[in-house]
Amino acid sequence: MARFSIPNCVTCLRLVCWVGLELSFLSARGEEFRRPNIVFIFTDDHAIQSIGAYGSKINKTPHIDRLAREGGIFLNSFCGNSICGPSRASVLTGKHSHKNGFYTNSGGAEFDGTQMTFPKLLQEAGYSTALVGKWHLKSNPTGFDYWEVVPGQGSYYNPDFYTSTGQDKMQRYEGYITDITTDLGLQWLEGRDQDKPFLLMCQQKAPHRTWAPNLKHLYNYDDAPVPEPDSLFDDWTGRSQTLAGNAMSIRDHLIYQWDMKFQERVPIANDFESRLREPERPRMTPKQQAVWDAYYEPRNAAFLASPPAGVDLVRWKYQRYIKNYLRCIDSVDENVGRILSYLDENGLSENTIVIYSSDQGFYLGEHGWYDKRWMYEESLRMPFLIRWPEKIQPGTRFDQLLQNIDYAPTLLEAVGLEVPEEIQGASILPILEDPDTDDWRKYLYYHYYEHLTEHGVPRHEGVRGERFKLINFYSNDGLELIDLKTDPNELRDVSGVREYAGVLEEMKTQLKRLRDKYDLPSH
Ligand code: SGN
Ligand code: CA
Repeated sequence: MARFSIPNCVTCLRLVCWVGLELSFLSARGEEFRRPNIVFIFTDDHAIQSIGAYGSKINKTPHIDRLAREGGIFLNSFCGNSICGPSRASVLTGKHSHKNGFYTNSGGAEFDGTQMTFPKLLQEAGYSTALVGKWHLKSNPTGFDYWEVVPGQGSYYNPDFYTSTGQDKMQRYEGYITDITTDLGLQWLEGRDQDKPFLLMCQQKAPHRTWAPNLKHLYNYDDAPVPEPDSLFDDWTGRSQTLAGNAMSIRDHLIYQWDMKFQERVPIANDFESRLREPERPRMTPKQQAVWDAYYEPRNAAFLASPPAGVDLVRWKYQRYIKNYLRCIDSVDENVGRILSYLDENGLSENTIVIYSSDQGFYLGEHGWYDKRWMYEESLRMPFLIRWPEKIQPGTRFDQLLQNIDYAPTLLEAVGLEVPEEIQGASILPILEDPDTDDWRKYLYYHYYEHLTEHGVPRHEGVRGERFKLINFYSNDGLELIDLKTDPNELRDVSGVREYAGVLEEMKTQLKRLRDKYDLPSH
């Protein structure tokens, strides 16, 4: 397969010369450039601690790992705002929240679908484009020939989907969401216009809260406890006082009749929990309910017969949480396998870029938490695995600091399109050409805008370098400096330690530089 250089590619786009059904065209140098297809697999809240290729100690993901084996893995990949809608808006536009206008999940704002997005530019350039699964940007998707998405967070069981005909004309599909989303994507691929290259965005709800597994995976991980993270019993001292105000602790904020699959009020539950009902079971068919109950009910009865207390109760809750979360990932992984098999069986693997990523990371018990939002590593990181046989040597490991604003420029450049000026991210094509290159950003900018909403996290911004991280809790109590080398679990703020005075100044300078570079308004 001929390689292409970007300037030539841009030229060649202007001299489009269709050659048969292959959609090949000739560059100025006379080389053939076959525009690659793109399959973008995007999950919701999938933390890298639960991906084999990132060194998971708690589960296996053989199909996702295949992408790292046959392509590349970015070991340092991050979001710019660790919450669903905003991360998705940055992926689509290549811009931070303050430039694409989608700052928070909470509040009524809709994503402005009239603005530039990479799917739109691909569609205009002759790509067939499709989006299935979770969207969560409130306004209807734009830039897709076909889209079929779930309302809001969607449901795991017998989910409803809608299209441009609107949410009052929803289609309910019987089955499990991860399978159904994949089915819709594969059906579209099967019936697509074979004369065009394609972009398929397959966006899974899983493994989002309330972590309801597929029935066939209910018994996975049942034999032994899942290892606990080092900081499961973090007491949040030695850092910003705002940490203690969190509402995402496994100890206090997992809900028996919601997250933990109890049908009746548990005597030791908080009062407010009595108003809630587990959301998935009522959607199930009687047959599905029977399988569900056969798993959970005896285990719930054993818990109620002698409920553990203190640290043992935290440990019990962690096991219930993490096992359900991992079971959801088992289904994700299986469905990644289905997509990869489809590409193999249809001769598409060679000329298709396959990406696996997730809208942000997640706490799998680290700091005693579930959920995301904070600028600490587990929720700041996004998985990013990419297979592209033409450009990436199998098994390549990339160390550079990648961010979700880089996805759009990368994919535009990959198909030979010019990257619009307004895009703030950078294409990773130079890194793919030279994986050891040092010519790349050394610091990245982060900004979370929700303030003390559902999980009690204050708004904050910060900068992350290769070793140090500075967090600015600007509406509360100021700066926090973390030394990731000596303190990888992020348990200690060293901003007041004399030896770090120089580092603190440098990080403040970097924060200011990035605020200027990205044109941030003042707080
Ligand atoms: C829901 C969840 C929260 C979660 C947000 C945002 N509650 O509100 O736990 O933080 O979504 O998630 S739930 O009990 O209704 O599941 S995000 O992935 O969309 O950003
Ligand atoms: Ca999410």
